[in-house]
Amino acid sequence: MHHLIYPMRTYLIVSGQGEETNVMAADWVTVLSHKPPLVGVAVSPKRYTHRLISKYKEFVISVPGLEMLRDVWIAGTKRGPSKLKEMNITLVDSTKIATPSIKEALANIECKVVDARDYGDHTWFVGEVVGYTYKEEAFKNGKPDVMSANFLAHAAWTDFVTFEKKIYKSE
Ligand code: FMN
Repeated sequence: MHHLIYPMRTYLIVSGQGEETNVMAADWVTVLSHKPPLVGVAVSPKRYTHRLISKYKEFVISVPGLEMLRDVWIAGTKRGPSKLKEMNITLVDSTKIATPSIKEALANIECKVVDARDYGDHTWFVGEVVGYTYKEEAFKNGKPDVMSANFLAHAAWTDFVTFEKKIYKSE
């Protein structure tokens, strides 16, 4: 059934710290509240990431562009921190939490876990956004700039898409 909700945007979830830093791909990410700023991500207990988010109670949502597709695929198909050796990403300090951000990402949203609840075969981690960084060229005047950044979406298992370089105005 869930393929009927696709295409969905794809994100990278950074968890852990130091040698134990890990990155996985995640589609099931959403904003939950404006004030306080809350976001949610569904992570299967089978993921190494699940263990790290449960342990450190924080995570970063990194926003990859199309240029990071190869890294997204490695993050989404390999298990555990050793995959980072195969990836072409640079980990940088986050502003408010110990879990690092990804330099190449269009944005990094730093979250502290405020709730974790199991729904079926996934755990829904709720994070309060405590900091963020972003690339100026990807977000102009408080809006994503689809003309200059290639925001990535996931269509089907091996299939990814990006957005048209065009804005359709509603009025
Ligand atoms: N797994 C989840 O638990 N939740 C997701 O939302 C999710 N979305 C994914 C999106 C894409 C594009 C891909 C390729 C995979 C996705 N996965 C998701 C699967 C994990 O990314 C994958 O199992 C990964 O290898 C887990 O890494 P880890 O064990 O190092 O945490």
